[in-house]
Amino acid sequence: MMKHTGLSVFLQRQVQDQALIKVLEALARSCVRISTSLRQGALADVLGALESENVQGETQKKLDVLSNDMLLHELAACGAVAAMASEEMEDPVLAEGNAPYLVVFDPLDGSSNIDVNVSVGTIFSVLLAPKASELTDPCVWLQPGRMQVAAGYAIYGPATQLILCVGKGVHQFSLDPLNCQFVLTQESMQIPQTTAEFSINMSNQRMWEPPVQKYIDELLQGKEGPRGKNYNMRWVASMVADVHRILTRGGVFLYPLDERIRVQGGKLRLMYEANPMGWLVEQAGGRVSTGHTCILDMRPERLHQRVPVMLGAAEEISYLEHLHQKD
Ligand code: P6P
Repeated sequence: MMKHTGLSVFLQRQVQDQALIKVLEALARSCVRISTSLRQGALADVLGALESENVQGETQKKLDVLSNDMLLHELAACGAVAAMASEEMEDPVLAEGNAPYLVVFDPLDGSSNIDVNVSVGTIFSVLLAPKASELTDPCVWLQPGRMQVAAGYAIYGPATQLILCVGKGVHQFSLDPLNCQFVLTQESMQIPQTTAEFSINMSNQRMWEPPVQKYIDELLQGKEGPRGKNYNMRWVASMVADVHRILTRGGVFLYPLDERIRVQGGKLRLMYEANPMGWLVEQAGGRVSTGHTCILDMRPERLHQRVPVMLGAAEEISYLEHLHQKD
């Protein structure tokens, strides 16, 4: 059996800062613990919903809270994290005051899929922390996506995999279930410039803005239409699964504005969904946009801010921006 490079060995080669390695290893440990809980599922009485709602007003699953707690515990214990923020918490939690990093995460993205045994994931973004005296200022979190120090996700599917970027490409690690260690299984993932596969929730079609209506209509016309080829469609309703497919075999993903979500600015969250996933996609040769501007250049206004998201094959995103400019 081929010998794979372990995550820690890879990080020692890629990352100079030992504190950042501590953060990334704490994230990896958390993802192993979350993976184990998910696989126990009903047998460990961790499925189902709680009475509580999160800051998004969404009913929390038991595993949402369990996953959040695992991340908080491991990151606080690693000694390199000054504070943590999460989709599941209104406000950040302080940890090691003088530590160099902030971590913001979606502990269990796509959790509505858990009870039907469909892939879900953990998404994380690592930012530089301010000095301890400034930690309670909410603005310290409002850093554009380009300022991320590291980002990635774990996908809990048939295999548990960790996809990681520290600014030098996107690399995939697979969890060996025999020893619970992540090993490198793909270096420098690349997204093709073009694609024949799109990912969107078609049930919202009647509510999209005209540029997205036109874009999707052209794809659906297939070979006879202006795009001159047939397209396939996929929608898992778990951003981690849809983005992982795009990083693995290409494609384009859209969660655009529609009439239902216009007031709140979109469906997906900027700080812990769009920015980490968008940076990974860009590092893999793709693009990420609101339709009007590159998401990674946006100055966040709020920790739980939502944005429209279009990401994937560079040519498709450029065409989408062209359609929005014409509108
Ligand atoms: P819809 C999961 O709840 C999530 O935040 C993303 O992971 C996913 O892409 C999207 O929402 C699915 O939304 O409206 O299709 O259920």
